[in-house]
Amino acid sequence: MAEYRLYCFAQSGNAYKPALHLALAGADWEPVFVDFFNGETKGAAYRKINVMGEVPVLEHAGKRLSQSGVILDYLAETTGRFGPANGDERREILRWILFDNHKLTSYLATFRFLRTFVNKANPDVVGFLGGRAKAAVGVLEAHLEDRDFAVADRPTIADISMAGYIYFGDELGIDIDKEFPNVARWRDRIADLPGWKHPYELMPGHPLPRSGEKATG
Ligand SMILES: N[C@@H](CCC(=O)N[C@@H](CS)C(=O)NCC(=O)O)C(=O)O
Repeated sequence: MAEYRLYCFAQSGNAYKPALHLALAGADWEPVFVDFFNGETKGAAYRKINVMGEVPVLEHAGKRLSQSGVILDYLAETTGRFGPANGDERREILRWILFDNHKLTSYLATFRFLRTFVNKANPDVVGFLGGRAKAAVGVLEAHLEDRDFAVADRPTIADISMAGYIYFGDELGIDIDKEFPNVARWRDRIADLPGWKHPYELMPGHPLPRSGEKATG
């Protein structure tokens, strides 16, 4: 068995965050496929693994952790990679991970989910979420105006967290290259790091069996 086990599925940008950290750190890890699209996260068995009913979940050294921000913090400690160098950096990392969880990932992920994976999504809701997602990406765009990475002159878990959904291309419904050039350059800078892989290469479950169709509901 691998040292780290990550409950995940390919379409999950939240799971991609720790998967990417593990890949960039060259860690010994294996994915545990969670069949989200067939309701596994809603089932009683999975709720025993994570009462929140979400991926990612990380198992390591007898511990089980959930919430990507917590997992990234733990991986920074255990792998010695992408963590803070001092207290100021630690708080700045926390600031961007909280922003990511509340605004950036939250709106991007829900917008992408409705427009890519759900049939007959309410257009008003999709439009609202698209506006909120673009506003959040705009915050990152402004922050990256004069810097290569979010917190330090090197990548940290703040970058890994905020990059969770940025590689899903057309599924995102936002033309990052055209509208957010600083974010586009930052996205490519992270993709140039040794060990980087696209979420669909790193985690199981792509393509969806019903690829081409959209789910109802
Ligand atoms: N804040 C959480 C969000 C996790 C999350 O929303 N995961 C989604 C997949 S991307 C999930 O498992 N959803 C299951 C469900 O809603 O049933 C984190 O960062 O880990």
